[in-house]
Amino acid sequence: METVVCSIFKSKKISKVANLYCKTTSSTLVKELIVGIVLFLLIPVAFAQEYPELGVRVETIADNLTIPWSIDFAPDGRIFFSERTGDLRVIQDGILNPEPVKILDVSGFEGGLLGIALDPNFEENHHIYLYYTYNDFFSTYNKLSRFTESDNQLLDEVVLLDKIAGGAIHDGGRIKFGPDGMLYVTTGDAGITDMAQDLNSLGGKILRINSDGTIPDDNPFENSPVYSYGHRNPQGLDWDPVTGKLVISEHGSSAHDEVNVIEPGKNYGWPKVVGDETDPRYSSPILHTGDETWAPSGASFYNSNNIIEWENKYFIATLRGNHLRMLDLDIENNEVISSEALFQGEFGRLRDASVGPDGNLYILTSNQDGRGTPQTNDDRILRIVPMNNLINSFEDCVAAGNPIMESYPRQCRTEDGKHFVEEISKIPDWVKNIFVWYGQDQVSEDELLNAIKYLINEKIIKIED
Ligand SMILES: [Ca+2]
Repeated sequence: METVVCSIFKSKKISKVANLYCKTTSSTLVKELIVGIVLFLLIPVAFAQEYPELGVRVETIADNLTIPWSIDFAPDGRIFFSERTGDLRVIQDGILNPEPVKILDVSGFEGGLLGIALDPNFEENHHIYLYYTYNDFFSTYNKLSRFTESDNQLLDEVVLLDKIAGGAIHDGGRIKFGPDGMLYVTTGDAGITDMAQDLNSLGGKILRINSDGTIPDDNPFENSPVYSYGHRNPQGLDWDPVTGKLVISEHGSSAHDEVNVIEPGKNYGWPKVVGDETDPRYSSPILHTGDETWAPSGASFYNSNNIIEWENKYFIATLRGNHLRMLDLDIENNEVISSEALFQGEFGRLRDASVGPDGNLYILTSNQDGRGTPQTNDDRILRIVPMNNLINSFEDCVAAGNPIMESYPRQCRTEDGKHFVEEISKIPDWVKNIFVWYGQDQVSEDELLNAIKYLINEKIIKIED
C-alpha cells in the first residue's frame, strides 16, 4: 500500500505531500491524513449517479484515463484494461495503479492498443493476450500477442497472429475467449473493402485460434484461422447464454451498423450487400440501423441476474450513438424483440461493455479520442450496479462481508454482491474543484493544502492520534 501511495503522489507531482509521506514516517497522524486524501483523490467527485427509473446506480471506478478500449477481469479481483495510446493498466484493491503494466509502441489513428483477454486458466498460467496496431516501414498492421503477467508486469511476448491488415481506420481489435476455450478475434477491412471477401486475407473477418496460436481442427476452412468473413469493422462479440451462438456488432457504411449472429464459414456480405439488400450467398444481419449511426463497439450479454430485467439481454457500447444499447434478441427465430438506448448522452462516447465476475456491467468511455467532448474527469470506467443491492451503513456492510476501503469515503462490498459507498455530498464544491483542478495542474499546492486544512477543520477527514 505504501509503495502505491508514494508512486501516486510522485506521479501527480504532489511533492510536499510526497516528501511528508514517503520520507518521514515519524507521524502516524500525517500518514492517516495523507492516506485519506489519496483515496479521496482517487475517487472522482461525481463518483456515483443514480438512475431510479432504471433502478441502477452508475459508479466511476477509474477516471482521467486516455481512450480506454477493452477490459478484462482476473480471478484474484484485479481489473486489467487497455488504453488505445499503448498502456495496459490495472486496478487492484479498487485503486488504479499509476504505473502501467505494459507500455507498447503502437501506431494508427483508430488503431493502437485495442483488445485484451485474460486466459481462461489465468490463475495458473498468467497469460494475457493483446491486440495492437503497429507500423512496419510504410505499412500498418495489427498483431495478436500473448504475454505472461508477473507482479503487474508483462513478460515474454509470443506473437500468435501477425500482419493482420491495419490502417488509419477499420482495425477491428476485440478479442475474447469463447465457451469452447478458443480465442476469437475481430478484424477490420483496413479501409480496403474487397479484403473482407478474400479468404486469404486476415482482414474483415472473425478469426478463431487455439490459445497457443495454432488453428483448431474444426475451423470451417482448412488450415485457416478464418471463422466467418465479409465483415467491415466488427468490434464487439459475445455468446448468447441461451443458445450459445456468437453475436457480433459491426460498424456499417453510411450508417447501416449491424448485429450479426455468426455461423462458422458464412459470408456476411460486406461490401457486396448493405442494409436490406439480400442475396442467398450472404448472411443477413439480425439487425441493421438503417440511416441511423450507432457506431457500435464492445458488446456483451448480461449473463447475470443482478438486474433481473437485464438478464440475457445484449448490451452494446456505442460511440457516435452516445448511449448504451440494450437489445432483447430471439436468436432462435432471428428476431429483435426490443431495442432501447440507455443513458443517452449521459457519459458521451462508449467503447466497451463487459460483465465482470461480480455480475455487474462495466462501461468504458471514449471521449478523449478526438471525436468526443471530454468532461473534466474523462475518460472513465463505469460500473452499473442495481440500487437494491445497496446496504445502508458501512457497519452493516462490514458485518456482512469484507471492507474494501476503510478511509474516507468508505466503501465495502459483501460476497453476495451488495455494497456500500459513503456519500461525499457534505464536501463543498470549491473543495471538490480544487482537487480536480490540482490534478490538472490548474491550482497551486498551497491551494490544495488550504482545501485539506478545510477538510481537517470540518472533521471530514478523520485523524487518529
Ligand atoms: Ca453484412
